[in-house]
Amino acid sequence: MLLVVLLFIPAVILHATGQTLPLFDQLDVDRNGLLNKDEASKVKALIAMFDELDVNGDQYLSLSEFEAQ
Ligand SMILES: [Ca+2]
Repeated sequence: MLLVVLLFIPAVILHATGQTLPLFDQLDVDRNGLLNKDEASKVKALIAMFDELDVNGDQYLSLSEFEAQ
């Protein structure tokens, strides 16, 4: 179920924005290579899983944490 939701998200964003950037890069507004909760909150399914994905508990999602789902 989780995988299905995450696979669905990029398609939705691509459709909405017409952009082809990977989801992580689209959300990483300040381009620091990390997603904070404000950036992640643009995707409801992502913010809902934020604490679960934030394995090291630093309140940021790295690309590796993001892709580890
Ligand atoms: Ca983290």
